[in-house]
Amino acid sequence: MSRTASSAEPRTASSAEPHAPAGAVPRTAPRSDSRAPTGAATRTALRICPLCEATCGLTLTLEGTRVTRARGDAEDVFSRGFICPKGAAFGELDGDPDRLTGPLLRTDGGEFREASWAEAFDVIAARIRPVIEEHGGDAVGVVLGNPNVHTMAGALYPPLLLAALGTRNLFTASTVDQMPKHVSSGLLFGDPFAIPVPDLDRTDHLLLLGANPLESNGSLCTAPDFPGKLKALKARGGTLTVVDPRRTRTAGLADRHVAIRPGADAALLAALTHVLFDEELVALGELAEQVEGVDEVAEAVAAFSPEAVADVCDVPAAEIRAMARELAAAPTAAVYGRVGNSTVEFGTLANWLVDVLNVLTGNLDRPGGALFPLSATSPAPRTPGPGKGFALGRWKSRVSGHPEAKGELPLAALAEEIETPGEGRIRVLITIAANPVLSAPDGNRLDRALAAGLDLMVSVDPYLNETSRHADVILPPPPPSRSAHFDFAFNGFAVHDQVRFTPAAVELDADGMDECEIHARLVLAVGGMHGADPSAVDDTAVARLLARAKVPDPAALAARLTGANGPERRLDLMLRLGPYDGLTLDALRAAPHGIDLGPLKPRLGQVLKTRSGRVELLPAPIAGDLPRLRRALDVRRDPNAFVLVGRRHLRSNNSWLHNVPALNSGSNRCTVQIHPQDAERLGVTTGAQVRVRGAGGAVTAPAEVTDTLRRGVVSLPHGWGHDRPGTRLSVAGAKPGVNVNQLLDGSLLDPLSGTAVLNGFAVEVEAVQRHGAGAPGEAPQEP
Ligand SMILES: Nc1nc2c(c(=O)[nH]1)N[C@H]1C(S)=C(S)[C@@H](COP(=O)(O)OP(=O)(O)OC[C@H]3O[C@@H](n4cnc5c(=O)[nH]c(N)nc54)[C@H](O)[C@@H]3O)O[C@H]1N2
Ligand SMILES: Nc1nc2c(c(=O)[nH]1)N[C@H]1C(S)=C(S)[C@@H](COP(=O)(O)OP(=O)(O)OC[C@H]3O[C@@H](n4cnc5c(=O)[nH]c(N)nc54)[C@H](O)[C@@H]3O)O[C@H]1N2
Ligand code: SF4
Ligand SMILES: [Mo]
Repeated sequence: MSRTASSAEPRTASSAEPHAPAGAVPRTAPRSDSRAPTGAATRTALRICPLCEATCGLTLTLEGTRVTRARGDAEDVFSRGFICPKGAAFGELDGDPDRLTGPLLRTDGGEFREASWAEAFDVIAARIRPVIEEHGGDAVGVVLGNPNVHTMAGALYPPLLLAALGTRNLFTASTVDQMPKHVSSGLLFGDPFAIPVPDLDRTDHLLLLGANPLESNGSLCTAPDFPGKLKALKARGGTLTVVDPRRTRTAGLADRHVAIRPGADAALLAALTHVLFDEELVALGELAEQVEGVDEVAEAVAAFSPEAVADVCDVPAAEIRAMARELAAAPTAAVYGRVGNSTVEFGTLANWLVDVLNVLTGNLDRPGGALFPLSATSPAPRTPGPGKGFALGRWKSRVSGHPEAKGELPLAALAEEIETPGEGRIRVLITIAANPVLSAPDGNRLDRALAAGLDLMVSVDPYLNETSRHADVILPPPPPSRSAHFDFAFNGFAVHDQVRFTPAAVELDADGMDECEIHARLVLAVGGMHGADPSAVDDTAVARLLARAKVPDPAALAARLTGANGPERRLDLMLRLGPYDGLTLDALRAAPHGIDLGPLKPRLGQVLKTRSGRVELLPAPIAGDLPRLRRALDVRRDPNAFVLVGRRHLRSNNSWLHNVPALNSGSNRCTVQIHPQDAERLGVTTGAQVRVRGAGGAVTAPAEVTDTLRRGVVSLPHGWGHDRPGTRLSVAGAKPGVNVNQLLDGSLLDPLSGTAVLNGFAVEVEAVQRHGAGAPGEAPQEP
């Protein structure tokens, strides 16, 4: 569907009807302000793209309040004009007629009706306070989804919400994503947010595992035009090794592609470490003084010779040795792993080994290696010395006893915390920018728990989707053109220090509420201050920050803060207290394309917060988990067995961009990729239906035969399965796909981080007889 057509016409009833909750939700007519031709003058505005971690600067063209075009901002100090198809579809996403424009309230009859903001917050305050007073804060669970790292509200308010609730029942997308990295960084460096980033612009050799930046545009490595940076690496004579069971587009750029057996990265990385010691290639250089535990690591990886792991990795020992030698010989090098290295059985071990290799080759904290960015809003750097260290498992989940990590419990354990009776049960759930029914294991179970197990559910979400359809109150944030933007999170993972702020491109609609205000009012409502001025929440945050920073004259500084509202004043304060002299919000406003703060610089001493004040290379929890990896080397495999891995597509973003026609056009992308020889053995061809079965259930989807996969591996993307009733997703609902996470039962976790194993788990695959009906309970098939 072309953009013009979709923005000019309301979507057809035929595609909307089956997914609209039988008359429950008043359908929004195309909004006159944003959809109809206004005849208003055309203007442009800048907006940092919130759709992935690359944070490209966009130039929006606006007609009245409608975004009619998005281009890359050529003058952006960081992205310099780069844009991808998602950024280009900003206008269509922004003006999606399925977006909710005001709060929805569930009636006694179980249906939704539109409500005023005041009514919505009245209901929340009235229903949540008695639960907290009777059962305590832990009776309220909070789920924070991925877009929280892409909004100012998501950065500024959730800590205040959690404090107001006093709950330990926090679940986020991190435990289906990068928690292993936080845990390994916490253990190695004493700070779970101290994540070294590959110096893409200067490195001579990149060893990339389980990441596909040509589709994802990068993660925990904020780099607009990641593809261009990889090409530049090669153009300057550098080399790229990609470890991935699939021959991805990223692997297509590589000098060496290692098609590892899924789940085996930790063993491979342990063997690379082994070779560094074995062949005397360890060279810490200037790091030597700052690292302890090197000899202990040598001993810990002694059993992981290339020969010992070759079978489990399905990588020849000679190739492993060659990889280690290349890594050691490169003038500078960086090892970098992402989702395929993280959401796996040995995720924390693999993430730990990534940085062990960076340390042992002397590449941690040096230009061209892996460095720690210094963001403009990070606290002023501390004086080097011992810190408090990092503790894991300070408390455990109630039902299964999962240890907390970074204050969070595994998202995979949310359903059981709602379902299982007893004191401490989650009775109220607040989801903010999260769609765990599709993003977490066993969505059907969670779906049932949300439907039947809660006294109250509140969702802050622009869509009525698979998760928010269970809410009693939905609080929709405005479209992104109506919000100011600042990357609190991603500046801390950027490959070049820089800072940018974009004010709202379009004024808030009369019936809209800024997401910061939504969050602030939620904090007040749960904290017994319902009805107070939301700026009170920001004032409290400012006062706390000033107290912590121990500034000589806090009142004077508070009075100097500029900003249109509370959140902007908080940003201004963080900039003023931050590590760069002279940075204020006014300075950012005066530099609309951003301020370049220079290439990454060595700063390990400022970063370390371990008790020893050094890098602790073999932390006890890691040593305790290594025998599990050692045992995995002896597991025998059935040559005909299948494991499943995921994949991402350039035009998608987890579960929530499938409703944008420009991003969900063309052929069905939710296919089961399978190797030609496996396909032949099963008697399937491209387009034939195959059934994939795992511990949590089965799904049926069309096969896509491709030799880009290893044999024995099938691949299905996540974020699909938009066929549940009662949503308002007319485009996604018409092309639902199937939910890959239904194959999981939620029991398979990386033990140290509580992260779900989403890659490299066992499945059964079979051809579906043409006229055979699917088994009951299966996801419906594609039309
Ligand atoms: N099998 C498998 N599963 C996976 C993954 C995988 O690779 N394989 N990847 C995992 C990863 S890395 C992640 S991060 C998670 C993501 O998991 P989630 O965060 O649960 O899922 P998303 O699909 O990102 O859902 C985001 C929600 O935020 C809403 N939203 C969008 N913009 C805004 C906004 O501005 N404000 C608010 N309040 N809401 C907004 C959307 O409507 C949607 O409901 O999924 C994980 N699940
Ligand atoms: N277009 C698009 N961009 C996105 C997103 C999206 O959904 N779509 N999501 C965003 C989010 S939330 C995140 S976290 C990032 C993720 O960013 P990436 O981590 O770069 O994304 P993936 O494409 O999931 O890459 C994971 C790769 O790991 C491979 N893999 C699977 N199992 C293994 C294994 O055992 N070992 C190894 N070595 N590789 C394995 C997969 O084949 C896949 O190619 O992307 C972000 N950007
Ligand atoms: S690469 Fe990411 S940040 Fe850049 S335009 Fe695309 S979605 Fe937006
Ligand atoms: Mo993610």
